[in-house]
Amino acid sequence: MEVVDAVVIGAGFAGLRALYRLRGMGKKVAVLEAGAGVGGVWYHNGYPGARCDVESYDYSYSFSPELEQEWRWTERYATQPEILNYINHVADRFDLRKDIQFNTRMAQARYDEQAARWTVAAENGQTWSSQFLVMCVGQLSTPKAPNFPGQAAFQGEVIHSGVWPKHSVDFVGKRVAIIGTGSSGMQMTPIIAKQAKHLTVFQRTANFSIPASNAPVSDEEDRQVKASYRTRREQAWNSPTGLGFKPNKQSALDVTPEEREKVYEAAWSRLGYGFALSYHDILLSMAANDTAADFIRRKIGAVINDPVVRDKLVPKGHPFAARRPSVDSGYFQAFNRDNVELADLRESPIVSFTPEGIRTTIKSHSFDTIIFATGFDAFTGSLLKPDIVGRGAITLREKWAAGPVTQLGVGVSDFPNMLIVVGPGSPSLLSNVMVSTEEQIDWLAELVRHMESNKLVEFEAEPQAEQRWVAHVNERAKETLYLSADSYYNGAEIPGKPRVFMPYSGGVRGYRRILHQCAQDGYSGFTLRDAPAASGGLNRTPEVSAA
Ligand code: N01
Repeated sequence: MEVVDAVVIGAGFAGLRALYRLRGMGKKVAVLEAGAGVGGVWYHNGYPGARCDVESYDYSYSFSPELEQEWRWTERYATQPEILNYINHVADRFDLRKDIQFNTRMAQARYDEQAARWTVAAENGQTWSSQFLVMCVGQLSTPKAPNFPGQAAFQGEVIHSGVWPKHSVDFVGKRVAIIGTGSSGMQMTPIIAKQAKHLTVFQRTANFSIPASNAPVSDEEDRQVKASYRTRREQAWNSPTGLGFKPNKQSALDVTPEEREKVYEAAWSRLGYGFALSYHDILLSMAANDTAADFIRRKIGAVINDPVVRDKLVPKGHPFAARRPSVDSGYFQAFNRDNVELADLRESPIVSFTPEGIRTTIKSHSFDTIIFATGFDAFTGSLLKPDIVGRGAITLREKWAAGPVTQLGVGVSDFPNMLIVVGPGSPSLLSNVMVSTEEQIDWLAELVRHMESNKLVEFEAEPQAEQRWVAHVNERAKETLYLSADSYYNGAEIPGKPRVFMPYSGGVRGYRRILHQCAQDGYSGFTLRDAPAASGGLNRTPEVSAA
């Protein structure tokens, strides 16, 4: 068994950042990564058209000014291969690979209450003893496996967008199906449409989307960003979403329709995902939201030629941005092509898969390739996959049977010395996740430093604090329109999953203040101990103040 200070699970953006930070503090770290390379979701989601919907310069690490200056992004929204190149560059530049064990999937972690240490076991039988367990497993990393009748009978190729094959997939001359019209389905549609002989997109819910307005980054733009990178970072850290710009303080309802139209028009052609910040109340008031949703419906409708297809593709039935909207590059226009067909699953659901393809209530389709762009078991999927066994042999699955419960999104009572990065209870997917990731890792590193300086061996979330935080997360969500739509924010993506709202909607800046206040108050809501609680000594020291 290898003895380390921290086992980090996952070598995506969060895992690498945790490794870099903890190693810099002199800690011995082992990173376990199930994939064969670094990158996490960016390693696995290699489907055509995969691209970030946060601007490249903002979707990058802020911890190294040298790294910021030397890396040259080529497009406003980076493609998956470029992001993968970036994270590989980071791994090499900071010599991170030597502490990462690839092709190693965590199977179990068991907390030893007497020793205040985790024993972590991989599927290959290897084990580690570690003081800290840092879960950097991502929120959208367990692909949702669809289960249609007769699925196994299909004789063509089946691919999931979230585990895209590493070999090149050729669609030329093929009959292709895409099931799912979230960001993944919407991004791949226009690209595959240009290659395939015929493409059928199976849509259950029409999704809102804003044009990416992607463009190459000129040398002058690159120079300007690099000359003012600190200011740009400060703006991101202090903005509600981590995207760097503040919402318009006006209400969408306090301006004339003409003024609103101008603001929406400008946002449409430039802001991408940030369109939702055009007015401060778009996600707070249904009437305000309706103005944005109506504008977007008109815009989408205007680029679709066929009135029947248009009616099906224009989103309705949920407020704009209450489910995650997409940022697309020609998705709706793809349906004007002769080789692209829309199959509306609300009107005619899938009856079964067949050896040749898919049979709906109105038609039998034949395909060479079927792509599941059906999403993920969000937020909790990858946290609940391994056996994580805490105090008194309770498992995380049991603890979260009614939905995830955390103190500030980072700690869980009965699971001492376990830290979760950008998981449920934190802004995670409601923010520029890069900003949230770095914020949380810096915070947890300071907690580790504080424990070391004060000779503390165990920290643990307090159950009452956890209950208060969950109540607060719910209160903040109730102020918004998020609860008025079925989405992966609230567990609707998996039948039978607890229906609780998981991310923290109080904003990046608000959350940052809460984390800092917690540390300043001696890690309020956490119990810090200088001997394991179970060792008989108790030695609880909640009053210890932060160093
Ligand atoms: O997954 P999704 P995704 N039968 O869950 C449909 C991030 N991301 O992979 O809406 C038929 O959004 C489902 O239908 P419905 C981003 O945060 C970012 O596209 O449940 N259809 C939906 O249309 C994004 O939000 C980028 O009715 C079924 C789709 O499949 C998140 O990842 C790029 C079905 C799933 O959509 C997930 O995106 C890509 C069934 N049984 C992804 N089950 C960036 O740009 C599901 N669907 C950074």
